[in-house]
Amino acid sequence: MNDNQALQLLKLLTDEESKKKAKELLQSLRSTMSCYQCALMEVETKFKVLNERFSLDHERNPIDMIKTRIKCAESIREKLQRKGLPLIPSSLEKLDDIAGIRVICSFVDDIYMLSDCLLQQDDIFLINKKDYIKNPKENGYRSLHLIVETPVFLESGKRMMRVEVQLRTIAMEFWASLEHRLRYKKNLSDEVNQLTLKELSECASDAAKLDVKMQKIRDLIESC
Ligand code: 0O2
Repeated sequence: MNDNQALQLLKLLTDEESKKKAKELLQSLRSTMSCYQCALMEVETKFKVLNERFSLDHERNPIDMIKTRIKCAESIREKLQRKGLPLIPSSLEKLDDIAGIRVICSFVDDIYMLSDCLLQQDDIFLINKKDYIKNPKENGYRSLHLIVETPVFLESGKRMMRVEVQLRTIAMEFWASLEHRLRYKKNLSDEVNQLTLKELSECASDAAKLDVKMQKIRDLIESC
């Protein structure tokens, strides 16, 4: 075998080896993403059960809508880069919001009731909590954020998975989804930034006032 043949063989072997490694990596990534999907299904079911049970005693549902999402590859890459983490599979464990569930509630007190009920469950472990309702962000953003860990039971055993839960009212969702489309993470000029920040913050506090009013109306009706 001459040098050229040896080189060709080595290239072939290396290619095969890297093909095998790439295949294994892809399989492991697919499996991890499927675990996130399963964890989302588990947490979504918990909220659906709470919604159903609440209606027995109160003749109304506290949940208006549930949205779930798995963070897209581009968003994951962008977040890893922003956090200065290497683009390798083990970095995924450092992100808490690959699986996200948004629970849109009728009233502010439903948010806290649902959050307490979820956190009381013995297969839900609270990792982090950010209360942007009691402490809104400067731009007016309001929501209750929970990072929870829950087991997913697989054919090969149990795997603990993290899920980000965002609870907000219909009014908070209205504000956040429009703000997200208009300016969240956009590079606006300083002038436009300041102006829209003030306007949006006012809209957010109007929405918060609306939430308080609606809750008072509900209390009045329920007390009759
Ligand atoms: P997407 O598209 O919803 O997935 P970081 O995620 O690192 O920027 P941190 O501290 O990890 O910040 O998360 P934090 O503050 O708990 O917020 C995470 C998520 O809350 C965001 O996810 C948004 O969904 C939502 N959020 C937070 N602040 C705002 C805001 O000012 N406006 C709106 N509309 N949404 C907000 P992502 O991954 O940024 O985006």
